[in-house]
Amino acid sequence: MSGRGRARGVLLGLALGDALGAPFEGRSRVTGVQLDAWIDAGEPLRWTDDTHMALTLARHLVDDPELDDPQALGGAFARAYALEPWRGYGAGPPQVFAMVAQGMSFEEAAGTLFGGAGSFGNGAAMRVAPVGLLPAAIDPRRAARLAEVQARVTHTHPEAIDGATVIAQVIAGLLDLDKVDADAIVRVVSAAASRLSEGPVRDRLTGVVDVLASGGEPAMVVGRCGTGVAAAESVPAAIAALLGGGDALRVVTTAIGFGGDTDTIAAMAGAMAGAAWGLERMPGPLLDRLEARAELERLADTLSCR
Ligand code: R7I
Ligand code: MG
Ligand code: MG
Repeated sequence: MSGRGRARGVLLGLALGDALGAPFEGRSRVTGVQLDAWIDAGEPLRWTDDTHMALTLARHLVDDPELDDPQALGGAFARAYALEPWRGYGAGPPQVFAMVAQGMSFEEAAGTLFGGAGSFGNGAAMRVAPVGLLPAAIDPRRAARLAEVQARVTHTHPEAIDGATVIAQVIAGLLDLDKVDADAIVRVVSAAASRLSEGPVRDRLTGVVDVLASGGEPAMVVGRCGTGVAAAESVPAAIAALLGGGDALRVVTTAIGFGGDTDTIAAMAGAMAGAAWGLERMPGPLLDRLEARAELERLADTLSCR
């Protein structure tokens, strides 16, 4: 699979996971029969806030690949939200946008959320995939810095930043692999986890790798870590789906099967699986139904050449 096919796989995998998972967000469990019925229904595959924010970040990165202007990025998120507020946004970002409209900076406003702790939601991790596409992201420190800068616009809690950092570094690491196999994927994930500071995201990721490496099932680890909207739950769940194996559609359906924050877990898992396996392993008929496919491909091509 070509580099271009894998770069495109990142944004298409993200959007596909988001769109396929969206109808099930918040359900405690999703059966294969329910999921197959939805996939086979042939409806257009429309995505939610996860891809909407990732697309906005991707467009911004074309002109500002070092994220020198996070205020401008925040402004782009706020304008995108104002145009399409029905995409299923979490509660936090619109509150940040409202505070900024009253004169605060984005980071200052984001830092006031949840009693001043900042949001630990997965909103920064769900949208970070375009950072992983940048050639600069192959340097893990640069990937971490870019992941953090884009996070802090709405999410200042360390767990939200850790979640975004891991997803960006795993995508960049997978895109850089010459030979993709299960062992190589585990090595990329373990390296990203080991770079995090001590905390719940690192602990849980280490646990996910240990359980899956010793033959455990993805659903086992997810039962322990949870599938909620917190980055410390949904990011390890997405990694568990990736490590569960199979092509991009299998990884996405595994992620949705966990239940909980299905669109977001599947979006993050789909982006990583797309980086590993590329377009070749993505089902053409599903991609044909995917909202804004052509623009997602164009942005993936542009960012991966910057
Ligand atoms: O993180 P965020 O953008 O939400 C993304 C989620 C994804 O599932 C999308 O698909 C969409 O459905 O929303 O939005 P936030 O509001 O920042 O965080 C999400 C939720 O996490 C919050 O609304 C809270 O319920 C919870 N949360 C917290 N709860 C208590 N204390 C986040 N941070 C905290 C906290 O510090
Ligand atoms: Mg969503
Ligand atoms: Mg969600």
